[in-house]
Parts: sequence; structure tokens; C-alpha cells
Amino acid sequence: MRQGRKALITGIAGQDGSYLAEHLLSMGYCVHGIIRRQSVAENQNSRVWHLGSKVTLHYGDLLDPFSLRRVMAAVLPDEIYNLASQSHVRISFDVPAYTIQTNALGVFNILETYREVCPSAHFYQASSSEMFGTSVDADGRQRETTPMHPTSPYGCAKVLGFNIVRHYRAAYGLFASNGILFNHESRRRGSNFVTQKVVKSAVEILRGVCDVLELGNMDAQRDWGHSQDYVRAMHLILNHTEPDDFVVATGETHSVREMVEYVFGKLGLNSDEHVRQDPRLIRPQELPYLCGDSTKAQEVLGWRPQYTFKTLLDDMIEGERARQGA
Ligand code: G4F
Repeated sequence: MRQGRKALITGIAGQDGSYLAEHLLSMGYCVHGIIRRQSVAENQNSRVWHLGSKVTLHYGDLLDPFSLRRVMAAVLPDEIYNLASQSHVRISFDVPAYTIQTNALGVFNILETYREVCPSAHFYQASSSEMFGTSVDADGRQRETTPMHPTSPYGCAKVLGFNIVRHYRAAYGLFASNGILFNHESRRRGSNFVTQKVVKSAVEILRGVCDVLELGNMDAQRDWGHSQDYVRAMHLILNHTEPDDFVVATGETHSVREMVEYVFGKLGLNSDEHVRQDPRLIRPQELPYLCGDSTKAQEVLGWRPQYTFKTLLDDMIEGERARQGA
């Protein structure tokens, strides 16, 4: 138990932030989170609404260093989890400057605030497998030592954030670590990411309220894990004896097409009758293949994923059927 330890989570209202908050609360942490103001107030905290007064929410923004300083000085956290970002790769081509500001300059803003206000805290940065881009080791895996050749504004910005964290660790002796997380999903995933888009549409097709699902690159391969497994890894990374960088992945890769066939098959539907490829959904540069090697996290931290590709999708299907009453 970590009774009384204080954690500050940026992006607490996101998929990972909400599961991480639950995980830390279960270990006795006092959990604070930063949320951004949105015009529809209900959307700001819908994923953490059920936690009520168990978490303390603060308004703030990675691009507003004053807000970061105010929150950090008020909370004086023992652990900081920087999960906030513009998290959608395709949308990063539409809003590249905003993505680079949030996902790179934003990391610098929070690191600098942390260095000034509470330098003895431990800091976790949500780095991403999107940083590897087209780079794959000879054995078909990506790991901590794999060179980074990103293929999107999102990936480029994440590489800068990753390197700033390593630089602050070396230059100022901070306990600042990167988790290089491969794709991770759940029933709380936003509906414009491919797994949730497929699950949601398949259940709508089952209910007869829609008939066609349009997708982009169905040959892309991803290493999909479950967010609940991955937030456990974040906590282990931050509580390791020394700051370091760790790949978190299942080591199994599947194409979008395989994922679609599994979801539709599970619902007794034939995907060939409903799914079309729409060239407008193809990205300006595609990232064709990701498959992670998490040996280091498994051996050093004792982390293991509990969900498989199929049990992850089963969980998402069950959640969506309950949501749609199907
Ligand atoms: O679900 P996606 O949008 O995830 P993507 O781009 O891999 O990014 C996710 O994982 C990263 C880790 O590698 C995170 F850093 C990032 O924040 C995010 O969580 O797309 C997965 C694949 C892509 O190859 C995409 O081209 O699915 C393909 N795809 C095909 N049709 C589609 C669609 N993706 C989306 N979102 N929508 C489609 O209609």
C-alpha cells in the first residue's frame, strides 16, 4: 500500500488517466488530476465521474505554465504522470502545430515546473510506439534500442518529448522515466480510434441502425494491449529503483482486417458484407507495422499483460453491447 502518497495525473479524464486513477486509489494514493476546460462540461470528466470526491480535479493545461505551477505547488506530488496529449495520430496531420506544441513543448513545460517546484518527485512520460515509425529490428520487433523514424507529426512530437525527458534526467538528476507504450485499448477508448470504431459500428449493424463501416488502411498491423494492464506498468516504471525507459507491449501483432473479422465474427456478422475501404481515410504517411518486445519490463519490473488480443476485444464488445442495449 502507498497510503498518503500523492499522485498528480495530467490527462486524468482520458482512457489511461481514469484507469490509472482507479489503480492508484486501490493502493491508497491520494490522487489529483488536471483537466482541460471544455465547452460541454459533462465531457470534461465523464470517465472519472464515478470516482466522485475520491479524486481532486484541477483546471490546467500543458500549454499554460502558470496553471501547471499553481497546481504543482498546491499538490506537491510524490509522483507525476504526464498522460495529457493530442493523442490521435491521424488528426495530428490536420493540427500539426497544436500537436507539436502540446506533445513536445507541453512536456518541456511540465518538466521545467516539476524541476522548480518538486524535484524530488518521480516523473512518468507517456511516450509512444508511434515514435518508431518505419523502424523495425531484424527480428521483426521494436524495443528500447530500436532507432526512431516517426511517420506523423504526432510521432515526431513524441520523439522530442521522449528526448527532453532523457535530457532532464541526465542534466538535472531527476527521476524522470519514459514508458514506450504500444497501442492499448479498452471499453473507455474514444470512438475515433480503430478498435472502438469497429466495435461500436459492428454493434450498431447488429442492431440494424447502420449497415456500412468505412475504414482506412486495413493492412496496418498493430500490437494491441489492454489499458488496464498498461497503467499497472506505468506505476511499476515510476516505482522502480532508478529512472529508465521501458517498452510496454504484448509482443503479438494483428492486422486491422484480422481485428475486424474477429469482432464481426463474434457478433455473428460477415464483415465482407458491411466493411468498405475508403481512400479518404488513408493517412498522408502510413505506419504499416508495430510489434513490441517488452522483455525488459517483464524481467526488470515483473510486469505481465493479463489480457490477450481476443479477451481485450471480448471486453470491448461486452462493454459496447451493454452501452447500446444490444
Ligand atoms: O487506432 P488508431 O487510430 O491508432 P494509432 O494511429 O496506431 O495510434 C494509437 O497508438 C499509438 C501507439 O502506437 C498511440 F501513441 C496513439 O496515441 C494512439 O493511441 O489506428 C490504428 C491503425 C492505423 O494504422 C490506422 O491507419 O488503424 C488504421 N485504421 C484503418 N482505418 C484506422 C481506420 N484508424 C482509425 N483511427 N480510423 C479508421 O477508420
